[in-house]
Amino acid sequence: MKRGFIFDLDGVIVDTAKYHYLAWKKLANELGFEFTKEQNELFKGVSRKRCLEILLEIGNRKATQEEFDTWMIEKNVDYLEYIKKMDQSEILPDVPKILQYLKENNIPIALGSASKNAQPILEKVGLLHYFDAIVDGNNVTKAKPDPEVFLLAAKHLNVAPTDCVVFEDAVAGIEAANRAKMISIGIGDKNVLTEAQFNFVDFTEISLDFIKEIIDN
Ligand code: B16
Ligand code: MG
Repeated sequence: MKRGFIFDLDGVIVDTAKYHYLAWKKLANELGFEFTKEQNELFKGVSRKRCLEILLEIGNRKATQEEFDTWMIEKNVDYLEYIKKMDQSEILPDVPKILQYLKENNIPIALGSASKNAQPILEKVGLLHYFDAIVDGNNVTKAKPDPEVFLLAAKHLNVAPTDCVVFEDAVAGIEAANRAKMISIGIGDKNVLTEAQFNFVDFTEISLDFIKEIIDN
């Protein structure tokens, strides 16, 4: 048996949700309505296209196809301005410790993210070299909670889905991992990620003994 580990990006490795929020808020304000941090919670783990659909529902706005496409691009251009400035300091606590441990033990590592900007973000924060496979918004046709992103990651790692472990911060991501029959580990609020097999607030709560146990069992 060989284990594979799959990491979500936003909310697990880095907190890019705050930049997504600022970019969506700017667009909402330009369109004449407010967008709150609470509403931004609905966007976690959700594809860019679906986010804009939800945003327009919130603002009660209709859009032509041309407007929709323009606003998607506009939001992403603003988001990329924030990403440009990212560096190692934005990595969430103890993430490198876990990645390093997995690498030292020759455990294959993949990214399984909805973001189309995943690779440049990993590059900016200096973590790209840890990943044996990157599966993101550019490679999948079905968004989480569909298991496609994680099943594809398992395939690239050459590991059976049932031997894969997924770290996720979004409800849809935990559902996707469970549907892929993988071990799901919720990072964040356990009262929100109720379907996760294991729950931790963040990586500082995860010991290397726990990781070792998961690898061995
Ligand atoms: P992009 P994850 C997701 O990342 C974010 O949580 C979500 O808010 C965002 O809309 C989505 O990526 C798409 O991102 O606009 O960069 O393609 O949590 O799946 O890593
Ligand atoms: Mg996430």
